[in-house]
Amino acid sequence: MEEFINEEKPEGEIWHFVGSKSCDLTSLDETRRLFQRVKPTHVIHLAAFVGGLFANMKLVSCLSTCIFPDKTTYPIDETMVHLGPPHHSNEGYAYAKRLVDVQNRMYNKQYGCNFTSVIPTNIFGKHDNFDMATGHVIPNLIHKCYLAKQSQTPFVVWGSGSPRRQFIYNLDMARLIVWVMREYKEIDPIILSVGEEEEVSIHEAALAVARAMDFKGEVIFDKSKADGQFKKTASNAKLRSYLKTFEFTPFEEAMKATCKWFIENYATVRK
Ligand code: GFB
Repeated sequence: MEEFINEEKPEGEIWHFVGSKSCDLTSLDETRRLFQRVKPTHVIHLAAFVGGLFANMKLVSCLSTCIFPDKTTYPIDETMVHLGPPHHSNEGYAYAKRLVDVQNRMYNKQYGCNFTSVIPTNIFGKHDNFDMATGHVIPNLIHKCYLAKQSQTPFVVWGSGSPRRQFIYNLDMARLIVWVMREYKEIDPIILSVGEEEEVSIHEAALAVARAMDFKGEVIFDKSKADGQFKKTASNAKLRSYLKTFEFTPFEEAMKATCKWFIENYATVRK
């Protein structure tokens, strides 16, 4: 390192090297103190949690179907994670999650770690985040429909309603993740999704919400709001090759259970 500094460092620059012994970068306080002391103008961030031999430890990480290439063929499968740039709306999220897959393989190669990842499609269900600003489409629609019914105003769905999604009930997702933890031995990811034929448009999902909420008013589509990715139809063939008979909760039934739970717990739900 000294050799590198002597030969390469231009005059007038001060370089600071930080190791885990001089600062624990996972501690916000320590990191702040370091930055106050050094006052860096530039930072090269090479910190990482490396090492350790967790050969018998199983780690299951969660990716997402929105990390796949934007320009792709359908259905999407597990072999396509890295085959092209993701949709611009979630570039950072997608690359960060793609690297979890790379990390799993590298940790397996170098340390024999038993790390893997699951790729869920759009999840919904009880205990979701129903906050309008940060929630996903189903909990948002449930919350909006609830308020529209109370105030007897139209139920406003964002976007054109034409994008398509495969929705999975969170209880089914939980069951499948536990199965992965126990039975799935591959390092490569596995898509956890209902079948391609179960994909619905946002329009259809909104009508299912209206039915489950017993909303009889007008449903409006606000086309000034973004549609996001048109679709990300995923194949669950790999999952089916392992679990031929797993029965997903029917969409309408899961929707009814979620709406019922939302209404009963309105005072305390995340919103
Ligand atoms: O669940 P969502 O927000 O995310 O769904 P993605 C967005 C779609 O629902 C767009 C429409 O077509 C929106 O125009 N939409 C209609 C609404 N009304 C609403 C509403 O009130 N709220 C919201 N949020 N959308 C997700 C990622 O992308 O994909 C997740 O953000 C996860 O983190 C998942 O990775 C797989 O489906 O576009």
